[in-house]
Amino acid sequence: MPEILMGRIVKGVGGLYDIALDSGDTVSCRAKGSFRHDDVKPYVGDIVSVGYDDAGNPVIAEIKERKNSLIRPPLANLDVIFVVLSAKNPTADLLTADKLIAIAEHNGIEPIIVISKGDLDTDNAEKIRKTYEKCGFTVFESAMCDENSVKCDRIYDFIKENLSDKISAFAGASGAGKSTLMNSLFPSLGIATGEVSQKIGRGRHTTRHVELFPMSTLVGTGSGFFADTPGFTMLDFVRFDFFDKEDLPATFREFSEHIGKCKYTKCTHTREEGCSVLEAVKNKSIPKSRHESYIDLFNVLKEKHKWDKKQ
Ligand SMILES: Nc1nc2c(ncn2[C@@H]2O[C@H](COP(=O)(O)OP(=O)(O)O)[C@@H](O)[C@H]2O)c(=O)[nH]1
Ligand SMILES: [Mg+2]
Ligand SMILES: [Zn+2]
Repeated sequence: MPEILMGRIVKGVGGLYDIALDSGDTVSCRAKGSFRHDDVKPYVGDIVSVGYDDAGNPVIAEIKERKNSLIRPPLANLDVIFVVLSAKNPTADLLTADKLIAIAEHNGIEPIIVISKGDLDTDNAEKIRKTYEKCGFTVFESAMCDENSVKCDRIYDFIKENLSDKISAFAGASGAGKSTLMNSLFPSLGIATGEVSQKIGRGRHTTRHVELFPMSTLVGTGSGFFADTPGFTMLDFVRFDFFDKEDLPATFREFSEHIGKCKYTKCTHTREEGCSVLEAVKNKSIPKSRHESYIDLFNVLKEKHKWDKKQ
């Protein structure tokens, strides 16, 4: 009886999966037939065991429990998401960014902010940096250094020192500079950059796939991976209505020191008197844009609850 091998799915195209085995080898195989029967689909990022079918071919035999999973792009066990916010062209939409950050926090994914295109609008880059630093996020800035690359050695060092055993990915609006960053950090990958028209862009994205690249080749050390996620814009993340409005305050990390300190125990932190969060917004220790995003998301989730009850 051949031994069972453990590994990580690094690529999946048309039902054929590439698995980076713990032994260092790579194997290409399909999933056990019973998965389809049970409606289970292996995701890139899954930790799996590889066994053998009756004909002696390797097959994915078991998928280990996921820490989290995203639907678009299909990706499991993401640890860190770099949220790329461009200072200009396009000017980052902070509401969309905060929604993405909230979903990441809810799924145990650490959001890290990267401000791009500061060279096009220094003031806005500074404003975004202050906003997110105040909330306790790690914030990086990347600046264009020649026609096709950005200066990102601080991000590279951070990845090497802190994320070499984790799975990380970039997310951000189309045109924010994700591919440029990916290329500048890891030139060996040769990711396609540049703006694509909406129409062509969509067509192209559907034909490309998520792929994990091993940190051992990208930064020379570690068991982790960096995900290339073509078309990973803010809106393609998990469905927002997956969580409840009661879970929302915990996804705004700068609220944490205020939770439990409001006058009303059931305070929603939207308009109540004696609300510790509102007080912090007033004295500017919580950025106004973050609280505006909170209220916006709260209202969306509130409507969802009403709708659920009507059903
Ligand atoms: N001025 C400036 N342009 C940038 C910067 N980063 C990326 N770009 C340009 O913005 C465009 C879109 O970048 P790309 O990496 O393809 O964005 P993506 O859609 O997020 O992958 C390209 O023309 C890049 O050269 C930056 O920091 N400053
Ligand atoms: Mg791109
Ligand atoms: Zn409150």
